[in-house]
Amino acid sequence: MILFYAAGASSQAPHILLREAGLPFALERVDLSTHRYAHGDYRQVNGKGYVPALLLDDGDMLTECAIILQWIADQVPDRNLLPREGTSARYHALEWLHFIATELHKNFITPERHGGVAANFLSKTKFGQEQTRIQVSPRLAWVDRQLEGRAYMAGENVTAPDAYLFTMLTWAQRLGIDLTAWPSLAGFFEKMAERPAVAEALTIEGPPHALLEAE
Ligand SMILES: N[C@@H](CCC(=O)N[C@@H](CS)C(=O)NCC(=O)O)C(=O)O
Repeated sequence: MILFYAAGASSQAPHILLREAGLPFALERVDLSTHRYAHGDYRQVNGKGYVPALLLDDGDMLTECAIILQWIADQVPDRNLLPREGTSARYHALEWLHFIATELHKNFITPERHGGVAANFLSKTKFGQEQTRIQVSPRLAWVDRQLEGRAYMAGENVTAPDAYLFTMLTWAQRLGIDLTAWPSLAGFFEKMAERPAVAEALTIEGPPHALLEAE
């Protein structure tokens, strides 16, 4: 199995979860500014051009972060990375994945293009970064209230939405959003950062694309 990723991008969430799951996998790094990877044009691998994409051992390809996270969790049911199918807890976990994908992830992603090329994922302009802060801050405040009294989103155990939320919080920090304004969210971030799976993923990926000012 191969995870196509870009440093610090949303692909970091499945990267973390694959490590939490203890599944064997290889990584292929993608340069989002050129859409190239080690073996050529990434768009030949994933016609959507974006990461993450997960190439399965049977040759099938999965895309869309929230779906890849579900697939990973379902490979290792004993690890409880998602609640059992058919339970209301499962639907609440899916509710979180959908919320993170549509209300956080999408609101962080900039529509900016520089010379016709996608600005990777976070805005590179002061204006764009301020717009992102305005969009995501109320949603982060809401997540903070939901996390009150909990170690992780589903309670005491780490689950798939935690990996996704953690990656979104690294983006918030890069845009200068002060997490200490939201104590539950800040505590969650610290707890996640201490997990070996998270530390390993961050170390291997290295620093994400620079937030250059294009003004
Ligand atoms: N709908 C996709 C969006 C993925 C996405 O936004 N990927 C960004 C990085 S976080 C990307 O690869 N952008 C480059 C591009 O669009 O060319 C998902 O949920 O997985």
